[in-house]
Formats: sequence, structure tokens, C-alpha cells
Amino acid sequence: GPAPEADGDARAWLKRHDATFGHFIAGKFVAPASGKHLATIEPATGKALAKIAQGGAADIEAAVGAARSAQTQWAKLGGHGRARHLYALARMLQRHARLFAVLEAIDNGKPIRETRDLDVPLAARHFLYHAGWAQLQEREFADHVPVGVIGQIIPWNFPLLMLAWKIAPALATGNTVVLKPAEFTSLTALLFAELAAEAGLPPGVLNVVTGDGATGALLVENPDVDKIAFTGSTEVGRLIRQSTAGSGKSLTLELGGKSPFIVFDDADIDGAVEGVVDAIWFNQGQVCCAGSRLLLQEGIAETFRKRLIRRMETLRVGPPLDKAIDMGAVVAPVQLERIKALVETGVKEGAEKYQAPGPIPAEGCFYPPTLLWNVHPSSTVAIEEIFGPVLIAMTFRTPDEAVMLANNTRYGLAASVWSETIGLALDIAPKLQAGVVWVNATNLFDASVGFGGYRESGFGREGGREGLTEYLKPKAWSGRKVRAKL
Ligand code: TXE
Repeated sequence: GPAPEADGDARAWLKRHDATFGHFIAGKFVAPASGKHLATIEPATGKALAKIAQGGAADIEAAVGAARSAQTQWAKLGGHGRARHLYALARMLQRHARLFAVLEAIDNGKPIRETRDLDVPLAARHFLYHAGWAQLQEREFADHVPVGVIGQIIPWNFPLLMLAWKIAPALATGNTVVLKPAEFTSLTALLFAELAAEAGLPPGVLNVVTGDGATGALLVENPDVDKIAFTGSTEVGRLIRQSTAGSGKSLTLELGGKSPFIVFDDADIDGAVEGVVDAIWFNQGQVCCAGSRLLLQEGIAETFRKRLIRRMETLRVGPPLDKAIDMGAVVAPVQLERIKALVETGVKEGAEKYQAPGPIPAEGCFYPPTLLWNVHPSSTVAIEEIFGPVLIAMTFRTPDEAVMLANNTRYGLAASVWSETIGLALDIAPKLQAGVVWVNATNLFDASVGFGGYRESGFGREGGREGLTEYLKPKAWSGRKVRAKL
């Protein structure tokens, strides 16, 4: 198990705040106007962890007001001035990497190995990357202006990393932000806001209002918000699209997925088995682009199944702060119940269930790595996003059939193709309807590559040049006097 002092600094931070938090508005913590709080739990133990403020209309108005007041100055600071702040935020994350990694693991249930090696460094990398863009802005986006005040709503699967994906491009381009983290996992966002203020970020540039979906809806409806950027479920994405329709707000949505993981007969089987482990058991399968549908060509299906099961037997599920574990807890009891119910449905609809036999902790939200074999393409588990450590598998005969099965979904976020024949892989990849296709690889992310979906996986991109343009408005300048001045 973890060393007793391993989570010392995160617990000390919680204690310093009496584990009770207000919103972070205009550079400081403020109590919710209603006085209401929501209790959060530690997924790995089920025990009470913290109390976060339940944001109401007055809190949203205060935060949006603070963002509005700060926006002109922030934009006037210019690209170089903003770059200095973004570098400072990256350095702040690096300096407090351990505190963020431990707090994220405690709050979300994900393994410290992942928060330490991925969530925190990738978040820092995102700020570094966007600091570079801020300095290029005047030159590269001369005829563009910031969108203004941005409302950003994020999910609980990568709380800190999604914060970075959202706020780094928005701040780099001269916008100010009101961020609504997910109600299960608001702590790293609050820590970030607090330390960002200490690192000199001007008050009002980043405001964090916590609360549940009702708080998110208030942010979406606030008339002084210029744009909403949302990552979360397809259902809520649809609601947000409806409620912003006809308003002047712009919108980007990053929603669910049911991404195919296609393995051809000539693939490197061991490599592909490792790919599957990363595709579906990384972060307990709570990944929007998880390779959750395994499509195997018939010739290798049986060999693949045996090797995959042998590999599943070695996966260790346990407390997130234990550095030796491969999988931690899922985020909340409600998600655990959802996963269990979907797996039961899968079995009822004819799938063969295989679960890794290793021990899992009795308390807390733990679920074993699970394989559903021989799933029919029309069965519920082949269609619905499970968002847990559950892989569904089916077979195909020909490349055309693989493409047909892969595209047989309402989603289109990612796809992964495995073959040692480069010609085959390059023939298949363009036919897959997904925002990103990985060849002999999975889960490759880079701040410089736009990430986002097709179809019901949403629209808009995060990362790269595409991601920046989501936070800029083109502005044409014309008229004699203006020209003369220029
Ligand atoms: O998501 P929600 P939930 C999928 C996944 C998961 C399911 C349910 O399948 O099992 O969704 O998760 C805020 N207006 N994904 O219910 O509700 C909410 O407070 C404005 C995939 O937790 O979409 C939180 O901050 N905001 C996904 C955020 O939306 C609202 C990640 C996401 O929560 C709102 C998460 C409303 N009406 C879940 N209702 C991915 N693609 O990565 C809720 N929210």
C-alpha cells in the first residue's frame, strides 16, 4: 500500500480549507450566495472528502461580471504579456506537480501513476504550448479579436487536464473564463485557481464556479457569456445546443464516443493486446476516446482472446495512491451502478462475460477489467457508451466489413487500426468516420494536434491551430479613415 505520508500535502491543503470551499471569483474564494454546499466523496473509500459550493444564479452573475470586467485589460496586455502568464501557470503546475497528482488521485480515484506521469505533465505542456501561440497571435491572427467571456463546463474523467485544454487556448487568445468543473471532481480546479492567483494571474481572468448540472445550465443561459465550450455526455451536449440556439453564443461540444479498435489477421498481436489494455483500461475506461469496441478479424480472434485474457489476469486493481496498481476506482457510486447495469444487459443480450479474477477492494467504487465476447452489433453494449473498464468484442471477415462495423455508430471521436501491412492500414484509415485515427497505436495526444469529434461526438477542436480559432472571431477592417490610420 501507499506510504503513510504519501498524500500528506494534499490532505494538508484540504485541512487548511476545512475541506469546505467557496467559488473562486475575481481572485479569491467567496462563499456561495445561497450558503449551499454539495458533499463529495473519495471514490476509493466511499468516505466523505470535501464540501464544494453549489453555484446559483447570483454566483454565476458575479463570476461572469468579474470575467467581463477583466477582459479588456487582459486582451490589451497583448500576446507577449499573456504568454508570460501562461508560462507562469505551466511552471506553477510543475512546481506543485506532486500536490496536484495526489489530490487528483484522491478526488477522482485514478492511479497516481497516471496523474503523476500523464494528467499533470500534459496539463503543464498545454500551457507551455499555448504560451508559444500567445506570442504569435498578433502576427498569425492579425484580423481576429477574442470572443470575449467564455463559459466552460468540464467532466470528471480528467479534471485537471480538461481544465488545461479549456482555459489555455481561451486565455492565450485574450478571453476571460468562467469554469464550471464537474461536481464529483472540483478540487484540482479550485487548487489551480488559488495557485494561479498566487502566481500573479490578474483577478477575474479565471473564475471557478462549482456545483451540479443546474449550475452549468445557469452558466449556459447567462446572457453576458459570449461562448460555451463543453465536454461531457452527448445528452447534456444536446440540451446545451438547444438552449444556446438562437442566442448569439458560439458553441463547441466534445461529447461521447464508442471508438472502434480494429485488429487484422496480420497485426502484431502482442502489440495490439497492449494497445487494448491502454485503450480500455487506462483511467478505468472513463475516456471519451476509449477503444471500447474491439473488432477482430476471424483468423486471429481465438488467439487474441486467449492472450488478452492472460494479460487481463495480470492487471491489478487497487487504491489509487498505490504506485503498483494498474487500475483505481471509478469516479462515483452512480457510475459504478451504471456500468454494472450495462454489463448485465450485455450478458442478457447474449454476450459471454469474462472478468479478471484478481482481488478488488471491498469498499469504494471498484470494478474489474471486463471483456464481453461475441457481442452482437445491435446489442445495447455495442451501441451505448459504457464509460467504464468494459471492452466489447466482435469479429469480422473482410476489410469492408471492418469499416462497416466500425462506422456503425452514432459517434465518431477516434479509431485505432492494427495491421503490419501499411497499405491495408492506409486504405482503411480514411474510410473511418472519426476525428482521429491511430495506426498501430492508441491514445496519442499532443497539444499541437486538434482533438474532437464527428457526428454525435460533437464539433470544434481542442489543441493545435484549430483549437485556437475556436476562441477568436475574424474581424475585417475597412473604411477610408481606418485604412489611413493603419
Ligand atoms: O455527464 P454530464 P455525467 C458520459 C459517459 C458517462 C455519462 C454520464 O457515458 O457515463 O456521460 O456522466 C455538467 N447544463 N460522459 O452525467 O452530466 C456537469 O455538472 C450544463 C462522457 O457525469 O454530461 C458536469 O460538469 N451543464 C464524457 C458536465 O456537465 C451540465 C465525460 C459533464 O457531466 C448540465 C463525462 C446541464 N443541463 C461523461 N448537466 C466525455 N465525452 O468525456 C450536467 N452538466
